[in-house]
Amino acid sequence: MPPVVVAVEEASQVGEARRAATTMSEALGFDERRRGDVAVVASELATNLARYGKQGSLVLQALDRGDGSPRGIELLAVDCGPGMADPERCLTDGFSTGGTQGTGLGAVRRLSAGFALDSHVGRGTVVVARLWREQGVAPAPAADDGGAIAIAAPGERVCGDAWEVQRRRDGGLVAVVADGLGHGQMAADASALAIRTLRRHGAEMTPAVLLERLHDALRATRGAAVGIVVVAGGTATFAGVGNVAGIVVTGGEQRHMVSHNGIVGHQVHKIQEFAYPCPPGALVILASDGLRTQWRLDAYPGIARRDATLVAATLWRDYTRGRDDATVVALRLPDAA
Ligand SMILES: [Mn+2]
Repeated sequence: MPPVVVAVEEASQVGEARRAATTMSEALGFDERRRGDVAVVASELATNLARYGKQGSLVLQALDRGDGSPRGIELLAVDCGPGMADPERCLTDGFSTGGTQGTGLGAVRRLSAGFALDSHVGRGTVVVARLWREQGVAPAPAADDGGAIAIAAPGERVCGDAWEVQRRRDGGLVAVVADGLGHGQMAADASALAIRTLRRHGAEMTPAVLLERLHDALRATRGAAVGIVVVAGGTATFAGVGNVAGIVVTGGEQRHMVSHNGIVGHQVHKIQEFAYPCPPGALVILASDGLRTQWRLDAYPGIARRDATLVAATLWRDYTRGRDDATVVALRLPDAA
């Protein structure tokens, strides 16, 4: 189910955001009561965007539990300012700088199985709210530590990029971003096949072996740029072909992982994996070339410890080129116990 992006810059767009969220949750099999919860969350987030945000949008994404069968919805409220000086206070029911009741964010947090908010004065606010079809189920195996956003280029109906995060048997995580050549349906077909191949052949392979499999599998497609990372045992192991960026963020340092030129499925000169230290608390980012590369995460104090989807959505908001499909996957390693 493709993500939906609804621009919300004025009160008249709140209804459209709510309807889009209700429609998606219905398609995901939410019953009437749970659709009502989704509608409240969408309305509150959109109302905040219209009232306080600048260039706001509500992004709706289907969530699965690593099995390819979506049964959750993720609502991302993303705006470009002015930001909150005291986010924790804005979460308290009854508080609002807008002179209204201000029950909004507190209600969103109560109704959501997963909730995160990050705000930087002058940059803007991102709120993540996750609701599952069935209430009270355990969160998805990878959803706590891995998050993503994948949005089609303006004017395209489908995103030519695809991504996947899976938990491995050794407790590690594997993440893949595939960027089908060009845009549109043919690009989406290539990247979707890459993800299906990962699901079939397993997250247990090394990145280089998996990349070999993808190269075989994608021959009949247009081809794709692919980056694969396995994070386990304090090491990030990366293999990439084409323009998918892989970055390890530790403390104030950002290290770009090495990939080779080529097109998976067509022209691959070399498949090679590289290992990088990845200590507790590190973040690993994969991004398609729809995202500019000049970002610095330390421009957002504290964000490295926040929800992974929130990190991905923030980079998407501030660094999308706007002419290409854009995908950002973030993996967050837990802090040392
Ligand atoms: Mn691209």
